[in-house]
Amino acid sequence: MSTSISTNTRTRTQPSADVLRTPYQRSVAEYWNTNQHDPVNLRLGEVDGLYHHHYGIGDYDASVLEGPEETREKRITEELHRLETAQADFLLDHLGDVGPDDRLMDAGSGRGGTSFMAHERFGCEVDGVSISEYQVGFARRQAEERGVSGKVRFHFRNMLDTGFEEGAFRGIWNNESTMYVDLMELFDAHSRLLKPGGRYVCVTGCSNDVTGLRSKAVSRIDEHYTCNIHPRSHYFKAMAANKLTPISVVDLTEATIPYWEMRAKSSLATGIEESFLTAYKEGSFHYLLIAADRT
Ligand code: SAH
Ligand code: GPP
Ligand code: MG
Repeated sequence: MSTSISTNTRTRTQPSADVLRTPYQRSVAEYWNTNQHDPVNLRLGEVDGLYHHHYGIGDYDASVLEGPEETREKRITEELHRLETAQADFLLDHLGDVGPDDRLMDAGSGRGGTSFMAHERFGCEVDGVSISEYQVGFARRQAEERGVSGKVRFHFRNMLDTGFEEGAFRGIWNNESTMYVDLMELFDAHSRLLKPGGRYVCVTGCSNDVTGLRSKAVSRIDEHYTCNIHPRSHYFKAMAANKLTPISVVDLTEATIPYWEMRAKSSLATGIEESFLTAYKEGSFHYLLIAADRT
């Protein structure tokens, strides 16, 4: 099957078999192509048109769980969405001094929420890549609706082999998408795409290899999302091996627990909430932001 990527000259047409190269990658693509209807993602996205596939940070306003029943669901939805948008804002805070002439890449861009926020904040071009054709189509329609399709582009490509030119980007991020790829391969690819001095940022959930192998709760999260959560130490080994030098590491575990507690109490809960709460509280799992410079 051949897919026309975009009319933009910097994009190309890639057959699906070139993007999805392994049985695992095909199953990840299948997950995102078919899991389109979960209210926990759609209802939140409808709040302001920013559709996220990541979690939230910060304290929630407990009053939304009380008060008039007719408006409770709406207030909870808006509050969960606010925390997810705060997570993306926090990631963007770590990209450094980005100007309108810079170019950024969103690796594993989902429905595009963080890409649009980056463009709104910095005024620059953003290229998002996803191995889900459904998501790429969704994000492109969002770009058109927002009138930014010339500046925020989405590509059906593999982040391990995007085909973009070396040194093309001032910044690259992975917002909850590193758990789908081998980190050595990922950071090798990012290191080539970044300009020297360029900034890399990820927000991720990682297992705590200080306490040993993965816990049951972490294995349940992997199974639920068809992902492979990496041990914490692997991030730093793979960065060091690929000219990525950390500048900040922020443990967001405490900051994300309220999001999961609130979500567990809402009608939007999907059943995975208890695994996150157990994993975070038992210390087998951390929610981290890591920022690094391409040296
Ligand atoms: N960053 C987005 C989406 C996170 S969900 C957000 O914050 O909303 C994980 C994303 O990673 C999905 O879009 C999935 O398609 C993408 N992904 C997984 N493996 C990939 C790969 N090898 N190449 C490109 N995208 C990939
Ligand atoms: C995100 O989104 C889930 C992932 C990107 C994979 C796992 C992430 C970890 C930090 C382990 P989602 O918004 O699609 O999930 P949900 O439908 O549960 O809200
Ligand atoms: Mg979600």
